[in-house]
Amino acid sequence: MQISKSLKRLIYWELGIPISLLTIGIYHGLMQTVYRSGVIHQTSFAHLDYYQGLTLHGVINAIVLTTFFAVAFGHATITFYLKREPNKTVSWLSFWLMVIGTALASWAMLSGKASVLYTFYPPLKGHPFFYLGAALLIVGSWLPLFDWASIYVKWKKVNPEVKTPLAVLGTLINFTIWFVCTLAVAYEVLVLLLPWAMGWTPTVNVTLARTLFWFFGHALVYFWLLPAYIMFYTMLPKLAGGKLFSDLAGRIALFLFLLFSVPVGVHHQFSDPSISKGIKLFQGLLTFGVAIPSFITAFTLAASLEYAGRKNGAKGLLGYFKKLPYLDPNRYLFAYLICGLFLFIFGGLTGLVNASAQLNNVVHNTAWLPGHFHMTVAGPVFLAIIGMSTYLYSTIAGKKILFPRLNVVIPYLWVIGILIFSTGMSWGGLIGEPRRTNLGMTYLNPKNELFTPEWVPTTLLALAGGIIMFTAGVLFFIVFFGTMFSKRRKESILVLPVSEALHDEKRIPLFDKFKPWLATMAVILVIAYTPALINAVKNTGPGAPRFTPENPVPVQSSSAIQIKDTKLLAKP
Ligand code: HAS
Repeated sequence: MQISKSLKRLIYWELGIPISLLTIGIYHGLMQTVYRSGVIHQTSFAHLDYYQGLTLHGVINAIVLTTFFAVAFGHATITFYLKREPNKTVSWLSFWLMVIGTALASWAMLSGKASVLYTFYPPLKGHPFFYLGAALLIVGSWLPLFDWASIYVKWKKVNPEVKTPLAVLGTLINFTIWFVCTLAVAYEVLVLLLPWAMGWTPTVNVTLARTLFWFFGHALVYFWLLPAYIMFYTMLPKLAGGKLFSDLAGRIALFLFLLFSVPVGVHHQFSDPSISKGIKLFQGLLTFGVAIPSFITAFTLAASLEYAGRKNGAKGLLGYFKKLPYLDPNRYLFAYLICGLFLFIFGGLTGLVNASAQLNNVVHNTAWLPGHFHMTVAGPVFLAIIGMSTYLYSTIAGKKILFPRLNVVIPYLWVIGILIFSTGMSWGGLIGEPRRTNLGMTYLNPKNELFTPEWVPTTLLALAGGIIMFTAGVLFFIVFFGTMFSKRRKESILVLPVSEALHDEKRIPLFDKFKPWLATMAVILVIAYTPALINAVKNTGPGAPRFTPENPVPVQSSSAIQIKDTKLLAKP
């Protein structure tokens, strides 16, 4: 379909800005593996500090890129399926809020005033602009939801008996999860962290801040994942040359995410002493619940791929794997999506290990964790984002892909890099290698008394993986920006691959409306989070003064000493 110039421009910028920043994010990813493997024994490189780089890496790759992309992709799916463009004033206002927010937070990080990592746990304290920037980015990303919802309501009035297109359902569910979970982090930022960062309050309630962060933080990972799931359900079967095995399975999976994405955050706090065991058990069980929609997805997609393979002439039990268009440059999105799915098998399994409280004791805060999340957020999520960004840009701008054969190889190179990297990290984690640590300063420095030779092979593997991933990233930039600046023209339209359903089950009203699911979501949330928040408010411990990431000793601000710390000092 043809779309207005204004919408085209909006989508270009919403893809172009975060992908330009991604160059910084990916560079710092490589640098992490360099510092950690002990290739250098420095606290900083090229005037950028280790924790500053880690903060830039996490915030740009996991927050900025994903949020901008989700909004751009949402504009594309809503416009394409409901045949109506979003309101321009709302969309551009949302864009500018996100851009200003990103600029403020980037300034704070680049000037070294907010090396607080992407989780910004207090008592690490960042510049107020970092928190303000994060808040603006989030608020900006809320706005389109209200506009899309109103477009959807109008569409539904005209088409009451037509099933809501799966991609639209996915987009609305995803942004509902986002809106609900970001309320908690908005409270954390505006009520707890900003006043503390401004010096108006001397200390901060760490437990409450962490609990509010993880209320947001785990739902955040599904906010990253759902755009990829939309592509898996609505595009991958078509790209493979087949059909989606079951449309209803997709709907059930999406609604289950609505129920279970948020009330599981405490599984990041299994080691937090201030939250009681019963709450941990309950949210641990819900965490296994949130894996169910992914299992449904695994079987539905495997069946869809089998159908496609057989249609393409496959024989035998697993012969269908050989008849899929892995290296077809015209269907390069298939390569990006299948590679992501493959990685997600391991990302999902490691997630289930994390979710088991006893096993979590072994892996928590070790290198195992980055091993897990690079096979999820840097797996299906990242590959879907970069593949779809190239696709959306080239179709909407009417540009032919520069180096199409190179483009289709990039995701495979990325998979090889991630598999090597994550093997190193996961193995290291199991033998105690910590995450978020500049190992080159001590544990991976043979001259230091803390030198730990067991972590040499694990960190070298991670380094090798990091170099391959970095190379794949650079190739992606060449293809993306090369396409952007090339003159090779084709028709300029918004078009998405659309999978037909093999089993297009008749419309079941329950799976085509939001109210019952929203009500159930609210009930589960209240049950799961009321006791957790009561714990967080009651078991606060003393208010924490400021720390910096390089040093475990509190930075004593005069106001902090005046109030709570005198109590602390009075204790033996
Ligand atoms: Fe996680 C920590 C548990 C999914 C991201 N997770 C993290 C962190 C991140 C993250 C970033 O319970 C670190 C946060 C931090 O900085 O501290 N995670 C889970 C569980 C799942 C899960 C149970 N995580 C994700 C996804 C993420 C993500 C998705 C990003 C997008 N995670 C945890 C826990 C922690 C945690 C604890 C805290 C640990 C701690 O101690 O700090 C589940 O949703 C996973 C379910 C997935 C599956 C896989 C289904 C497989 C599919 C592929 C099929 C393939 C086919 C193709 C059909 C069950 C769908 C075949 C084709 C071929 C060619 C073979």
